[in-house]
Amino acid sequence: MNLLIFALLMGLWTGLTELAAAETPNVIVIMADDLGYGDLSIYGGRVATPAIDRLAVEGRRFTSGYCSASTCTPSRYSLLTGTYAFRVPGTGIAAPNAAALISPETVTLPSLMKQAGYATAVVGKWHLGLGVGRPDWNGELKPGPRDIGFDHCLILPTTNDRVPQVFVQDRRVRNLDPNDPLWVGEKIPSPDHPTGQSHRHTLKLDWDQGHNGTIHNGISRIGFYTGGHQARFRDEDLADEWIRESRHWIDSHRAEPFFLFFASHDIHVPRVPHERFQGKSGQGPRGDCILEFDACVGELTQTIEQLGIKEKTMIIVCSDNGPVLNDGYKDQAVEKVGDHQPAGPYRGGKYSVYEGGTRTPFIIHWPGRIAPSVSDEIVCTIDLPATLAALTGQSLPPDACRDSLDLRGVFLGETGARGRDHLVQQDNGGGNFGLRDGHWKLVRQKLPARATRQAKSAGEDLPAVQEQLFDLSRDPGEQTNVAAQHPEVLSRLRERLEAIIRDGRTRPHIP
Ligand code: NG6
Ligand code: CA
Repeated sequence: MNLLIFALLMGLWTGLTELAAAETPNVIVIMADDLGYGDLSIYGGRVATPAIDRLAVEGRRFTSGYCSASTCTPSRYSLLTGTYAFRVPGTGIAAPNAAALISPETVTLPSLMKQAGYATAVVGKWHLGLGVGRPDWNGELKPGPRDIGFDHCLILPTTNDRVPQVFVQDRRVRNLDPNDPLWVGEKIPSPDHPTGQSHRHTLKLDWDQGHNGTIHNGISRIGFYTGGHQARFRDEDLADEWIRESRHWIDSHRAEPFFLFFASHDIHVPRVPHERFQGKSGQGPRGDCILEFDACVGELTQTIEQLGIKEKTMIIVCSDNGPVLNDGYKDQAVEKVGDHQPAGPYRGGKYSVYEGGTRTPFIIHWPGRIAPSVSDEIVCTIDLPATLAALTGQSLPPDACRDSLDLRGVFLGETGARGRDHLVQQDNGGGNFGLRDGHWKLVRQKLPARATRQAKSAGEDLPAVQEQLFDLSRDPGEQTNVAAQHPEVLSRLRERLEAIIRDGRTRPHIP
């Protein structure tokens, strides 16, 4: 056969098999903020979360589901880019005026979905920066979500404990009155500008640490802003507004495959849910926000049911990092927690590289395709780009999504399919790491500067880095350091972690 014809036929055949293998469910990724492993009732939590529990019972629930970092910005960076954030300096918790962290040429989860023919949107908290240098609040906010693969967005720029309390719709602040320009800054704009310090007595929610800048809606925040009054929202209405927007967007894209990233602000501080949830959980505002988050999941589920697209829609429920009780406001989270364990049986939480920092709820619901099941396989939000690319019949460019693994089999519940054999867990970029390797866990932390100083003045020679080894099969709570008993495991994991950091990638090259 003529070589050219042969090559053409082969090309056609490969194309056809890829097409046959490709599946195009609608995908809704629902990410909670600071929701711990133990915070949902299906995972043992004390606040009832019936809507999420139902998805878990009808779908696939993971007990080793993770995000890759124990704070928001690096975790979301990894979710969207499929690359560990520790590889990219400057991906720690973004400040109010942070510039866009993901550059437009990056292959991202939404750009991959778009390439597969999906309509794409992000509704909710962003916290990955906007613009070049700093956001141009009164002009075009570019680059932003629209420049990395989302067709549409309605976002809160950073977190709601940071200024400003406005929505960014596509590339502009929504409802901004040009006669009342929005100014956002790091320093107090004028000596008479009311702040959480000067007007503490007027606050409806008092701060405990930080969070004493500009006051809006009776709550003082991190940073300062003036103007943009018409654009400002009430904290209590945040979740409802995002649900309204999501319902509308899903409805107008019901006939095509769509990808929605619903990034809830619940249960991050300031914890101010809508009035109808206030006081309803018995656990104070933190518990009330869990109720609000569950209600959001219920609303989104109901939307796809009403539109008759439940069977062909994959819903993933996850969190961006582990739990925290007091995160800077006096909201009774500590006082009212009772015997509820936000991180479940795990040690640590937000900011930590112990399991509680990143092991989080992880549920996949796709009734047309995934049978009800519980899995102990290791999966991570960083795997979404490679997994969804594979599902939709795409191969990744070699240098894209460098730590994202195709876990289709595990996601779909195929018999014998295996999850990750390892996962690196990071903190906010402070150089502390966890490495889960099978049932082993290495924790490598820098000693706090204070401890090193104290040791030095006492004449001790402390190592700058502290290593701990845990056997999660016997000690899931990481209580007993067995490094001395298993030196060979310790050195194997130490070397593996170093190689992962050094090599710049963990996704295998596929020739
Ligand atoms: C910390 C804030 C905390 C929270 C966190 C980011 C103080 C004292 N603490 O610096 O309240 O905003 O940053 O949380 O200001 S995250 O979930 O978005 O990563
Ligand atoms: Ca968070």
